[in-house]
Amino acid sequence: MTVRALLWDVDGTLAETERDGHRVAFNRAFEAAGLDWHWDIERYGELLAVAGGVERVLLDLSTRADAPPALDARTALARDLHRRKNALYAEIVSAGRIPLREGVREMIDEARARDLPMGIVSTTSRANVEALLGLHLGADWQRGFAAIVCGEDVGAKKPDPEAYRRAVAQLDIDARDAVAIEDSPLGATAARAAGVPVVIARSVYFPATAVPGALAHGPGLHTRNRWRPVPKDRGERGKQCITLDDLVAWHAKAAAPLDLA
Ligand code: XBP
Ligand code: MG
Repeated sequence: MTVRALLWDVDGTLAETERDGHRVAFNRAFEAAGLDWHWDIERYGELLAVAGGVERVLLDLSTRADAPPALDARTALARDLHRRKNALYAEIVSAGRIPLREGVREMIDEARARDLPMGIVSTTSRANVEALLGLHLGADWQRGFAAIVCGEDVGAKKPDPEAYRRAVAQLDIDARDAVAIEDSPLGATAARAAGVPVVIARSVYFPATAVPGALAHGPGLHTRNRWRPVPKDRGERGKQCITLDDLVAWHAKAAAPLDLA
């Protein structure tokens, strides 16, 4: 068994978009809508229990005394705030406030150099992915990805496996032959439920994500330290980031039959 594609989660994995991007944009949207609401860092972390910005607003509304009582009105308000938030998020991103996480560009470049197909598997809105990757990878960023699945493309967001199943179908590969890179329990659960082996690059909101069955987990692709399993040639000069060979080695190790001798 070999690795035939690399599947990227977006929020938290490609970039730390949540705390300084989506959260800030939501707060600006509340203000623009005349609402005296504010999501601090901790509250937003609680709301990350659900995927999807509309779903996140609805979760918050379910706890607010000043929320519209009727379901229709709540949904309309959530959609309006989400639309405003995405426009404000795009402004934050295009102002260069959200860099790619360290080690991400190196991994993308390596996959391209070695002709390994890549996919984007996110349940964020397509416009948000466009804003982030258009800025960092260039206007033709889509050409670098053989599969792009976003929130609008699925009936059920992560942790449902649908986004991963779609990506694997678009790539026409066996799910077991891909490696997903994820940061959150919801994302990792989605990948595993689709049969896609997953590597966890922990993010600010998920500093302790360790999913049973993950190929490996560590603090980010930028360092070879504090990863489990330990990358093979840790400390080798010239190598600082996690490389494609590390992913391939973790994948092969997990796929190997148990040595029962
Ligand atoms: C993350 C999400 C999204 C974003 C916000 O998706 O759950 O909801 O936080 O984007 P992923 P939207 O980690 O799969 O990239 O407001 O467009 O939902
Ligand atoms: Mg994520």
